[in-house]
Amino acid sequence: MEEYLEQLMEKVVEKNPGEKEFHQAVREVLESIEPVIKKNPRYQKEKILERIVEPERVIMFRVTWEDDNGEIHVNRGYRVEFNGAIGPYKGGLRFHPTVNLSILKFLGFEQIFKNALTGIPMGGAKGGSDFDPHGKSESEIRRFCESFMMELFRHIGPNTDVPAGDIGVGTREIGYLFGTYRKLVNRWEGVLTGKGINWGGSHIRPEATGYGATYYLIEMLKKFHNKKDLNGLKVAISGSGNVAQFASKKVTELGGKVVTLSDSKGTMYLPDGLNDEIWNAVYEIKALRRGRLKEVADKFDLDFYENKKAWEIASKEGDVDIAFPCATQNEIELRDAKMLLDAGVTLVVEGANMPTTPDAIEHFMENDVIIGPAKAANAGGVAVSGLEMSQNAQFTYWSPEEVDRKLHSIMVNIFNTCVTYAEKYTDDSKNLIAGANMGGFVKVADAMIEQGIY
Ligand code: NDP
Ligand code: 2IT
Repeated sequence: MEEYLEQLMEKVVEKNPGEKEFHQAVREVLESIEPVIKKNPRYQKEKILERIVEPERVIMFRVTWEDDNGEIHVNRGYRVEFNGAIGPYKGGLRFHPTVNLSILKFLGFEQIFKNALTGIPMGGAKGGSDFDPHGKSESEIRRFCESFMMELFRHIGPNTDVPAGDIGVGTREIGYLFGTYRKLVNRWEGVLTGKGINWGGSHIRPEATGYGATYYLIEMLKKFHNKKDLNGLKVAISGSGNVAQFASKKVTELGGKVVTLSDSKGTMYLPDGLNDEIWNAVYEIKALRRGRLKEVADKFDLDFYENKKAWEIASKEGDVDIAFPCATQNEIELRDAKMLLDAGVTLVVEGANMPTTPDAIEHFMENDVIIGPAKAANAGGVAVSGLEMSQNAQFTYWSPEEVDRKLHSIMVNIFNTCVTYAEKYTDDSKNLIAGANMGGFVKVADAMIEQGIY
């Protein structure tokens, strides 16, 4: 068995040379699911793993746009439609200079299992561009979005593929993308999620990833620490974008003390935690003005550490109970894990996708730190995207309370699925990573078998 999985991994590396983030994401899933592969020989016989690691379709295209000075720029656009067995392809768009095929294949691959865990019928996909939104004018952002959609529109549709936001893509970009799509096809339809609340967006979608991950964290505390809130706990959060904003808000609401926020320029330390005034300034500067977190630190006379990660600052400044990465992939490396462990961390909840490197995960697990894995913990965002699709399909809308209630119950279900699989197939009920991977995999694998060979 192990040999079969190892050989498969070798083939994935050989067939996708240099795509190290994609290899990392596949390796984690293959290492986790051995018990269910052993138990169900049909998965091997029907070549489900060989199929599932191969995207159903990869679209790559040129995006040409003109800046405010009349200069022409060329970027690369992508959409990786990874697996559509259980529903329309679904997943975000990322605009960031580091975007390449490896990054989008890792994100699209993980999205398959995450979406399956939500219980809503959605396949896995991811897309985006190496376009850098930092420092661009409003008109430049709009022209880029228009040009991007001029190609993407022919590949997507409300029952085919439904993109959303991710790093560098929020309500503003979804607006320009949606406007262009509607102009091109002459139909108003729920082809994108994360839309504005006045034009078909869902209540609680902006909040959903951060809130959902915090609900998942509460389930971890209840099950493993016999605690039902965050009272008295110090939480180190990285990032200050969409996920970090609403994770920090919910953590504070539930009694936790948020000790750090960060952006790509450095970390802000919050000795007294977050309050409404500071949160509003973070939202104003990061979400509305797209400025730097340092402006918030300066405004409130807080320390800002240039080019330092949240983990180092939180660990140096005192004890930390929970690490809550909400920025980007591989942001907790082995040295960070060691610092966090020394500072007293016992739980990690992954708001970002694949934020913890494999050696950091190993170090945490060897030292009994429990990890709430991204594809379970941050599934609240895509879950509410699924609810947005339902509302659009029915031409209706649900109240904030109703969406929040549904989000909460989805997150509790996801946590329970992780625990059930971990308990049934491993000797460690705290191995939520294995639980999430198995829980998501079985659902998609069974659907693929039932649908025949394609
Ligand atoms: P945003 O663009 O809103 O915010 C990203 C934040 O992370 C910013 O503070 C940004 O800093 C920082 N950041 C991004 N890339 C880097 C980098 N390479 N190094 C250091 N800092 C970086 O994105 P989101 O909040 O939407 O996404 C954050 C994470 O959550 C990503 O991993 C995303 O895939 C994941 N996620 C998002 C979901 C959603 O619904 N939005 C759903 C599930 C997961 P700066 O402002 O300086 O650029
Ligand atoms: O990584 C993710 O789950 C997202 N960026 C959200 C995807 C979505 O379709 O809402």
